[in-house]
Amino acid sequence: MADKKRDLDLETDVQTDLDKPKMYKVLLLNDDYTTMDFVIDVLMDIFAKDEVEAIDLMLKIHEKNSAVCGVYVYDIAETKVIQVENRARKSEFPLRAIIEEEE
Ligand code: TYC
Repeated sequence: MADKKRDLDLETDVQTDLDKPKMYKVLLLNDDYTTMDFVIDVLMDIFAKDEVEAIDLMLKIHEKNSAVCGVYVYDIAETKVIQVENRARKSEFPLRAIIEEEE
């Protein structure tokens, strides 16, 4: 009987782990060359921000040097970083995005 209870507890623990995947923050970094308009477009197109959110977030990055633009499972976070890199490279801007694990 006691063993059965322990088995049930273990199953509950496993279930809890599956319910909570690790999440990853994607941050944009400030630089001196990328235009503000370009960053606003990136925030709207890649991070699905509306115009007001995008302007606020761009100004936060400009003033504080970086800001979290979204939180995703790892594969999506990685895709966002690649999309930012590709878009920046095409327009010859040095804009960079990085991933940080959420605590
Ligand atoms: N600092 C840039 C400028 O003054 C604007 C900028 C904002 C660049 C955010 C990158 O992630 C960035 N043109």
